[in-house]
This record gives sequence, C-alpha cells and structure tokens, in this order.
Amino acid sequence: MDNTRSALLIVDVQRDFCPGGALAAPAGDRVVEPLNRYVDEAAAQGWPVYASRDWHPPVTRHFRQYGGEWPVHCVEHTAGAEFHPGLRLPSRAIVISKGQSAEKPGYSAFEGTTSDGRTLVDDLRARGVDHLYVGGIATDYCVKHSVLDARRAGFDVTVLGDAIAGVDVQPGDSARAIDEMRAAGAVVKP
Ligand code: VGL
Repeated sequence: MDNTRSALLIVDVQRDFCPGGALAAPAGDRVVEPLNRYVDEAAAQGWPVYASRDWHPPVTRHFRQYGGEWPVHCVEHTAGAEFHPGLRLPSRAIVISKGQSAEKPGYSAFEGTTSDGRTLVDDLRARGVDHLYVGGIATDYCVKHSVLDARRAGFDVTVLGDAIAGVDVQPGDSARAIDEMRAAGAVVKP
C-alpha cells in the first residue's frame, strides 16, 4: 500500500509577479492555467492545497529604496499582493504568508505561516503530508528556496515544470535554479 500523502504548494502567484505588476516574471501569468488543472487534480485526490504569498510591510530592507535588491512589490493588503485573479484556489486552500519581516526577504514558503500562526512545516506534518508538488513564481527565487527548504525538511518534492516562471535577472538564472533543485533531490516534471 502506498502510504504517502501529497499536497500541492502554489508559490506566490500574485499580481505583482505577473506581467503588469511591479516585479513581473515575464511569463508569470502563464502558470495560472496549468496550476488550475493541478488544483482540480488535487481536489479530486483530496490533497491539501497551499498557496504562499509575499506579504511585505511597506518599509523593508528587501526593497531597493531601503537598501535592498527589489522594487516595491507585494505590500500587504495592496492590489499587487492579491493572488492572480485567474487562479482558482479552492475555498479550503491554506494561505501561507511570508516576508512580513522588515529585515529578511522571506523567499521560502517555509519561512511563512498560516493565518493562525502555524508554520508551513508544522501544518504539513499535522496533515501527514510527505510529498509536495510545487509550482508558481519565481523559479529562481521563491520556488527555488521553497523547494530547497522542503528537501532539507525531508519532504519528497516534484517541481511542476510546466507551471513555474522565472524572473531571470541574469539570463540562465531559472535554468540554474532547476539544476540546483534537481541536485537537492527534487524531481522536475516536464
Ligand atoms: C520573489 C523576487 C523578490 C519571488 C520575491 O516570489 O520569487 N522574487 N521577491
């Protein structure tokens, strides 16, 4: 008998990471349709669905104007921080907010918490999950860091290669991120 229990983790499919947003991955919106299909599959299998979101304070060292690397994006309670309007999250989806610190970027969903303050890893363990299917934005930042943390925490990971999009600040960043995730033991599904 197969005792493994899976979950879907959708990373940061937010307006600001899609074309027209403050920090767009050029193909950010193209992950939406494949992710909707994975959501349907997860629902059919009874898997939990997690959706992480960047949820920054207005002032954080993550932003360029305060010494960081990035334009202002995904500020809590703003339109840019909303999930992409085409993403069909189930009503029971578990939202993981991250990046609330003014000091740390919060790239990984494993740095985030549920609405009642539980860490992602505690929530996964409480539900008996040991295999994560991961898609979303950005391949070379939040997807990569989430996948590497998931592997470190001992989860099996399948990266949904048709449902990720990168920022590619340097050409090749996403391809290198995929290599890193594979080297850490994640399976990258085409
Ligand atoms: C992200 C760059 C800056 C991401 C977040 O969600 O991948 N990328 N902040």
